[in-house]
Amino acid sequence: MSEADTYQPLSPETIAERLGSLACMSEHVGGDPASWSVREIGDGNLNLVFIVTSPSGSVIVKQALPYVRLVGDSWPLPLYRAFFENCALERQAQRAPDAVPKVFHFDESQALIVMEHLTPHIILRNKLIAGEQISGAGEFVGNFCAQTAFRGSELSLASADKKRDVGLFSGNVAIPAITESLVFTDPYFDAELNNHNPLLNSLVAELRQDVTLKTAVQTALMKFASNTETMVHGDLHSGSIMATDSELKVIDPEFAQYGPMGFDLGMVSANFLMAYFSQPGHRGDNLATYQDWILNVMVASFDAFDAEFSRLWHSERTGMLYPKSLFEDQGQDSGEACSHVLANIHRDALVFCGIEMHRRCLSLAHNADFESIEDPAVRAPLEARNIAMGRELILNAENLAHCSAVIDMAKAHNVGDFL
Ligand code: SR1
Ligand code: MG
Repeated sequence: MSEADTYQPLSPETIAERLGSLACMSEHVGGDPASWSVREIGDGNLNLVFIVTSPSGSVIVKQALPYVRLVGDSWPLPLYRAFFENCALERQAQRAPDAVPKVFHFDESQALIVMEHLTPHIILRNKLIAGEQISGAGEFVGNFCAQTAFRGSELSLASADKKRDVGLFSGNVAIPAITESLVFTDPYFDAELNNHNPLLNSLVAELRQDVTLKTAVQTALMKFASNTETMVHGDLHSGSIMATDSELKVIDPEFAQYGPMGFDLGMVSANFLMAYFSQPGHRGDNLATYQDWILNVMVASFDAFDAEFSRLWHSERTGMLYPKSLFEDQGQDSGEACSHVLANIHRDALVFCGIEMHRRCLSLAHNADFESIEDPAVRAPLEARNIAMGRELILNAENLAHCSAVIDMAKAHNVGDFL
């Protein structure tokens, strides 16, 4: 390996020198590299992210760090995750066209990706905290989840291709391990990296005593770790979506793995519900109107998921699962089979949703929806509603046949006192 290949983290000062000769930089940034403006804007938990700008263009440069940025170098994390992120971006671009940023360049030894700068998009979570409406948000999310779920599965892919890809992604062990512990396990015991609002102590103690709940969560973890139905984004929260007031894109698929079809829909739904429950900490005016809008986004995302999944089922079902030879070729409708698959996806999604609602209040990586409410006494009752509903979802997902039942549950919890 030459010195040029040896991994070195970038800095705003070194980007022009280190990336200035790349064709993609001339094409998409342009101008004299010495005059580029470079800002490090990474606000996530893991990576360096730079915006490189000149008067004629801009790009995003994302580089993995060899440790978890949120925690520091006491928690090493392999650089190879950038390889899987790049693989995931390629697959998502094929499976959900126009939904993800374009990749201009990938350098495996430097664990860096140069990609399209989405502008004037901002992180969806910030828009939700600010009370902004985005037209088409639910439809976009539902379509993205359905297209990636369907087209990454053996409903669509040739089995050999899909199984080869499962083999490839199974090399990405460190990243799923984060989800397996931080999302599925740590919230339910006094794990070292956990933190939560002390005003929730008795509620949290009760949750951690609930054997039925912990059993249901571990059942979901077994499914997450073992069930390779499709390539999931793996970390689809409102910080992994960027939006203008009418266009959305999904970013940051470094947690991609083959997993259950309902995982992404569940995770993103949890983030809509947390946006919903946290709203009283962010506004008084228009509170009810804005909360209703968020719930409508969630309904729209489920409806769009079902519609798009069903459309693909009838138009692109070329894989070995539910083959036409068993249904259409015998003059039979496969609609019942499609509904059955969708019902399983919904149930899984709602369980994952409840678990994500718990981990964002109880484990390591909280979200700004709640954390930006400074007063713990204002935050606690809102977090408690979220935790209580998460529990209901995990335990009762089987009985929530339609998203409207989830909406009713959210409205009931939104006026409840769980402390
Ligand atoms: C240590 S990483 C913590 C969280 O950040 C990522 O965005 C994932 O959500 C992960 O669980
Ligand atoms: Mg991320």
